[in-house]
Amino acid sequence: MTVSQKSQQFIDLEDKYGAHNYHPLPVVLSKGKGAFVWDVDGKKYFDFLSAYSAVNQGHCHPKIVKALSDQAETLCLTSRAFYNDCLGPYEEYIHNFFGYDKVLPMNSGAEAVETALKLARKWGYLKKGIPENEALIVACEGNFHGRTITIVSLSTDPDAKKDYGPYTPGIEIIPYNDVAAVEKIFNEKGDKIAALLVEPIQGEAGVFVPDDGYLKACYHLCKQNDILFVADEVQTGIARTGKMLCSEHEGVRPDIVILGKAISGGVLPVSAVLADDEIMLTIKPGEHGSTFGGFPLACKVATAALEVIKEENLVEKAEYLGKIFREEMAKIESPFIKQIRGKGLLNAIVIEPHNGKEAWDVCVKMAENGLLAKPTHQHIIRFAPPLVITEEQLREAIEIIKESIKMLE
Ligand code: IF1
Repeated sequence: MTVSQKSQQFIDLEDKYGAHNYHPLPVVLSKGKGAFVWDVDGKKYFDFLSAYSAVNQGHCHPKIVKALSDQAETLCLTSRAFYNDCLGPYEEYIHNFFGYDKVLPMNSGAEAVETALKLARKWGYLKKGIPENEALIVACEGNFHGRTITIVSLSTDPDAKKDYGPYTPGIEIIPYNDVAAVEKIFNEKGDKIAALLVEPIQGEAGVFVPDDGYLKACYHLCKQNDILFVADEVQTGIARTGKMLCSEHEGVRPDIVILGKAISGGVLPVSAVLADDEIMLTIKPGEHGSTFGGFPLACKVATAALEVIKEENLVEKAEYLGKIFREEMAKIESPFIKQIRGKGLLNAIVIEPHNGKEAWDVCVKMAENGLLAKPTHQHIIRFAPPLVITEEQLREAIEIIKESIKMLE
């Protein structure tokens, strides 16, 4: 991929002054609108990553940006030492929107996961009666829940975990998409288990969709054993998979829902934990919090971002356009394509290496042709455009993907 001198300058700066914890495609972006981004040379691309599904509402959505700038001129941050006139209305909005008694606002996805785990432990001690310091959290192989020490403690990915020990205790790992494994651990240690933490679809694992019935079976086993079913919907939530929450595909209402990313439309780091009173009120004043969590700017931005989801029917769009995407991908006859999977507009293609080319080369070729996507785990490419993409734009993007694959054969 040829990199312009201008782009190279920005790449060099990051390389010289930034920590080397990423390996980006050599594209330097400077502008975004809807489903598109532009690089510093003015070249336009379809964005098929959407900042890992944070930008479901499209780049720089005018309504969300207006909410941001209006509130920024009025009041940004007050801390939770005082009340403010944005948080209460936002919390009521979230209650009505998702149907949970209460919300606990945080900032990053990882913080919301940490919050959910703390909440589950509290509930385990105060309500379930687990003996002090003995609560267990069950998580699944191949998970991705963020980057904190506790979260990497439950990771099974050496890149995420290695050399960050000693790890947080009280974690049990079972295979994903394996109901028998859930049953087994619940039978063995159920009285000490506070929560089962699952991604309704494993994102980082390569958009791994569990078998039909898996989430429902997990949920029922949780109910039978007095264990909280905690869904990490940071990536799958907010319309991405063709339902507001991915858990809805199986008719499951998690005890705790973790949201992040698209709850702000990618405008600010906003996250949230949802639960009913029985669980949420186990945390008392002073026992958890954050300087920015639920700050006025975030409240206004997130409200606008969720309004956009409803006003622009993004749930239905994700469902409808996702079907078209997978149908069209299935028509491609290529030695590169091993499998196509996903729900709504969260999809992936498993790439079979061919002619010495692999997923990275396919992504580079697509970038040259005006479409950005990123490989995960060497052989999988995730396709997740902003949900505001039109059918016509989607079909145009599909042609770019088809052509790019053909050019490499
Ligand atoms: C990075 C992946 C995606 C998440 C789920 C919590 C979080 C994430 C299900 C934490 C974050 C991100 C983080 C980003 C890459 C990315 C990612 F490839 F690593 F797995 F999206 F697919 N739960 N996912 O997916 O949220 O603290 O980042 O706000 O580079 O770490 P966060």
